[in-house]
Amino acid sequence: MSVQPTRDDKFSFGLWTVGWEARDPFGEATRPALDPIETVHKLAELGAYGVGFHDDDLVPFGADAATRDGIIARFKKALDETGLIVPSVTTNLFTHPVFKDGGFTSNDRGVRRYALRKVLRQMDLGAELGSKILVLWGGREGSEYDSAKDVRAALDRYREALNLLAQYSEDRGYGFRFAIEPKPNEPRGDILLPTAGHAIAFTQELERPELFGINPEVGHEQMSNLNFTHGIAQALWHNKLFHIDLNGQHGPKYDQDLVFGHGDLFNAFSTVDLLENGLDGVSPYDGPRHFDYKPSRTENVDGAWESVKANMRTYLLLKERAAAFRADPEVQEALAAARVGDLSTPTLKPGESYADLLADRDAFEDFDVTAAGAQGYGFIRLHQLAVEHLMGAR
Ligand code: GLO
Ligand code: NI
Ligand code: NI
Ligand code: NI
Repeated sequence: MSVQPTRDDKFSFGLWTVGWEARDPFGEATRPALDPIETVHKLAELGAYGVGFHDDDLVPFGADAATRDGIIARFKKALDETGLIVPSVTTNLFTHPVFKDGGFTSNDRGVRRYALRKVLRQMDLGAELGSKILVLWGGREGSEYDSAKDVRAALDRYREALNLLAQYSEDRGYGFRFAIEPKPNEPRGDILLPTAGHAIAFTQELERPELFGINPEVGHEQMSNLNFTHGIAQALWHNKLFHIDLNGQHGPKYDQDLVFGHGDLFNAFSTVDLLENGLDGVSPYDGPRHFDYKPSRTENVDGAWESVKANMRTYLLLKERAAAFRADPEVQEALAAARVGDLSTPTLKPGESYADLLADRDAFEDFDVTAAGAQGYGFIRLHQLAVEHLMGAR
């Protein structure tokens, strides 16, 4: 297996990732801004197939119409020249002070209306560029003070906004699918729809739930001390994994946005194994493998480009390791011994009712709980094989 990225790997990057100037709450930028046009060329050269962007990543906030048109024309030309696509777009509803109390859920109605217009405009551009996924990260939708936000009203306004976006997309024939990106906190003290589970539940309350899924991010779930692989597995189970933000994080602390695999490497291994192999050798996800990370502030521009390569290379190495793991006869034997596959067998026998279950003495009266309680499941042996594959020891 090659660890040289190709278009078929479906790797995409946000302009805001490699292009991050590394300003943080305590310090100035440590790198210059990158020209989006050059970024497109460089990403294509390195083997990515896609690029995503917030409206303001491409066209500076407040630019006049002529400037905007000029930038978009240059950007399109770069896409044409390189063949890079724009699988997803998103809207910045968090940088400008106008959004300090949120966009769709600001207590100020004028701000909410402005936020809607900003997203509709980005949808027009996304549609023009062939994008079919709109990512919605509500970074400022939240609060620091419980007394200051009526959460139920905020969810009403969130729903109102998302229903309108879907209506617009359908009326215009854009065919967008919407991916809500959960995050527990940062920049707000508490953000609405904080985890994958909250966001999936919310999609069920929308007028067109089938158009709404989620864009879970590795680090965001791990900031909540949750298992990312479990989160995306549940999203897949609900048919809600519309997009993914891959990066690295070391547990509950500030949002680190490390390179994919540079945080919890074991969880990155199981994430790639799930995305590429499922449990049955069939990939359950065909969307972009999108990296949303930040090249650390310590890196210069060369280092930032190294980090782009590192994300893709780590992903492909994990894919290779996961394939080797699955192909290893000893792993197959350990999986069988651990009865991992047996969980796919329905608990009731075909056609069995609860009356039949009640009548089945083997299920209860004669069930040997002592023997069942004494058995070993062999999970440690199985996981050790995973560790050894991950370490390249097998
Ligand atoms: C911040 C988010 C952010 C979003 C982006 C796309 O923590 O991860 O980068 O992914 O705004 O909507
Ligand atoms: Ni993030
Ligand atoms: Ni993050
Ligand atoms: Ni993200």
